[in-house]
Amino acid sequence: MPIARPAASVTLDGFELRVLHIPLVSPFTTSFGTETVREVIVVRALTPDGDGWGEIVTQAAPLYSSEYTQSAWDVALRFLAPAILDARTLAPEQVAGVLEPFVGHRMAKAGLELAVLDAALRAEGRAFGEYLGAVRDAVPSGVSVGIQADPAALVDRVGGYLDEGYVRIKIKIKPGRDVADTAAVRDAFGAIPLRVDANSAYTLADAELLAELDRFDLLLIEQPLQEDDLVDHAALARRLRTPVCLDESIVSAKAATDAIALGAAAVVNVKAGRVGGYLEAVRVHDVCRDAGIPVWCGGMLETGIGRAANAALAALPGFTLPGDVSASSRFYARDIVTEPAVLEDGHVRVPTGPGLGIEIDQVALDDFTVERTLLRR
Ligand code: NPG
Repeated sequence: MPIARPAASVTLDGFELRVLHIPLVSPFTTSFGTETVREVIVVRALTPDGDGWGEIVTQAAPLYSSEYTQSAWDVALRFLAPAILDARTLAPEQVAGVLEPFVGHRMAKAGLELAVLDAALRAEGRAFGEYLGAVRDAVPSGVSVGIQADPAALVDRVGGYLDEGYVRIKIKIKPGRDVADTAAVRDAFGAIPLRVDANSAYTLADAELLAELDRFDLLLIEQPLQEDDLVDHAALARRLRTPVCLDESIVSAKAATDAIALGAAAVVNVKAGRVGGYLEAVRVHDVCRDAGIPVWCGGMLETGIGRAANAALAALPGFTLPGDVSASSRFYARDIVTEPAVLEDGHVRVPTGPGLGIEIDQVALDDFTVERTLLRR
């Protein structure tokens, strides 16, 4: 389902990039480390008709993927933004082609493309959701729960999120913190919709251990093995009853096609940053939908900018499983948008205003900014 009606061209006068440090309401621990402050790059595209906003979802260190804040900052300022500014006037759908010669750096590309998309759609008065092909006005909201001090603390945390109304729980696992954590949550809450996410922490040699999770009737196990272990994921999938979902491995629509063909992915997590932008994310959705593979929208602790964009993406028809599109308050006491996403009856609303449908809280943006630069044409 390609974009039905492309956006009009915009003229780009410049890009402003900022590194933000936003405190998290509680530490977020995964198999690759603990974050207490979200470091993120916010992109502002400057056009004669107004600004557009995007977000580069890298982390401070290359632990989830090879990209990290300073690599994205460097490649965006040195190569990507200048290439877009050289094109000067272009439609958002042309951004990926302009950036294509530069290998990799998908999160950096995605953030720049999103800022151009937002600027173009705001100028036309069109909402991002309508543009992408959203078919829902709100999306069911799941929550991703980091590794806690012990299983009892995990049960407390999960209970709090269930009380808030989240419709699906995902817990992070790693070797030594898998079967007992999952058992504790199942024992405490019965048949809730439950997933586990390993963030590449295992190898195929752990297949027997991972098969122990089968008895918990999980919706899926996410990314048990390394990013480039497609063949091993297929081999593991044959040994598990729990469906294998891929996150880190799916870096493009082509990667999704290959993973599906190999039998490595029964479910796919779609993250725009990981695949190089929201337009490629729609193509991943399309490939999966054609193959009968359910998708859901992943999260990268987005600010109100990326969270609004994710809600719109998650409203596409192939997103048949609840995603990690939580309320802003799950991560932040203070966001950088004037109306942060809230949980309403287990759902997050798809914004309907022009572009991403958000307004920036300029004071909050300035307060969280630790580095800032303006690149003009
Ligand atoms: O709700 O935004 C969210 C967080 C969801 O668990 C989540 N994200 O592996 O998917 C992941 C994880 C992540 C967060 C990975 C930040 C990398 C950086």
